[in-house]
Amino acid sequence: QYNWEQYYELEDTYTWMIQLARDYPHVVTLIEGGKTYQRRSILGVKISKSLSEKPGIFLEAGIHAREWISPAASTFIINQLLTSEVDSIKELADNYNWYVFPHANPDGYVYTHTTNRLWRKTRTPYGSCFGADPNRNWGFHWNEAGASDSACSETYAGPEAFSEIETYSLSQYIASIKDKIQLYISLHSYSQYLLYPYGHTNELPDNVKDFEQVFDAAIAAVSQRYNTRYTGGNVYDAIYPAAGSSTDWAYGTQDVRMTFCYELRPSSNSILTGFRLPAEQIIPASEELLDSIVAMATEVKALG
Ligand code: 0X9
Ligand code: ZN
Repeated sequence: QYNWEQYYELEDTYTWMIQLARDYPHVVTLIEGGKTYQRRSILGVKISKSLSEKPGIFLEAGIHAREWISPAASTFIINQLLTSEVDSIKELADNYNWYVFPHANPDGYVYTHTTNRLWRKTRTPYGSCFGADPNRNWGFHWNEAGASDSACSETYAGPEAFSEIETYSLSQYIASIKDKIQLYISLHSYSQYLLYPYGHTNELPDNVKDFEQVFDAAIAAVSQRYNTRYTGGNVYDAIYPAAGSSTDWAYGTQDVRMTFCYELRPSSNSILTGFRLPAEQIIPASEELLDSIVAMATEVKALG
C-alpha cells in the first residue's frame, strides 16, 4: 500500500502512477517526458477532471537525484488532487490541468538507492566522471554563471545546452504544451527557499511585481500550518548565481510567466539532515507545500 511515511524506489512510484491511470481512467493520463541515458522512462501524469480548456500547472520534481523529499512531495500532491475532500484542494484539481513529473532524473535517483545516496546529477559518462547537473543544462543563458565546465563538478553544465537527454526530452514535452501552462513549479531541497528568475543575472524579470505578490502569498501560506519559515526572492540575489535551470528556461524561452523553484525542508541550518529529511516529515513538508501552492494559484488567478 503506497503511502507517504517512507521514501520509495523509482519502480515503486512508477507502478503506483500506472495503477492511478487504471483507477482514474477519465482523469489520469500517463505522459512520457522522454527517456534517460540508461533508457529509463521519464514518466509523468496529467490530471484533468474535465475536457474543457483550463490553465495548466506544471510540477517538476526530482531533477536533483538526492533531494528525495521532492519526488515524495510531488506524489503527495498527486494523491491529494485525486482524493482530497478539502474545498480548496478540490478546486485546484477541478480548475487546472496538472502535469506532474515526480522523477525528472530517474537514472540519478536509482543511483542514490543503489550506490551513492548523495548523487545529484545525471549518469551520462564524461571521461572519468559521470553526469551533468540537470539544473544547469537548459538552453537559456546556458553556462553563463554559477555553473562549471568541469565534468567532475557537481554543477557541471554539460558540454552544451541540452546535452542531457533528460533535459532535452522533457524540454520538448514542455514546449509542446507551453501555451497551456500558467504556472511552472520545480521542487528541490533543501533550505526552505522560494525562488523566481533569474539565476544568470541580478536583473529582475519584467513582471517582478507579480512575482513578488505571488511570492508573498505563498510564503505566508507555507507557514500557516506548522509555522515553517521560508525566505527567498530572485535566484541570483537570494541564493547564488545559477544559469541553465528549468524554471529560467521555461520563463525566458517558453513564455511561461510564472515559474518558481521551491527548496523544501529542512532549513539551511540543519546540516545534519540536509538531503536526508526524515521520512516522518514527508507529510508535514508536503502539506505545507500544498497550502502554499493553493495560495500561489489563487494569487496567479487574481493577476488575471
Ligand atoms: O543549485 C540549484 O540548482 C538549486 N539548489 S539545490 O541545492 N537544490 O541544488 C537552486 C536552483 C535555483 N533555481 C533556479 N535557478 N531557477
Ligand atoms: Zn536541487
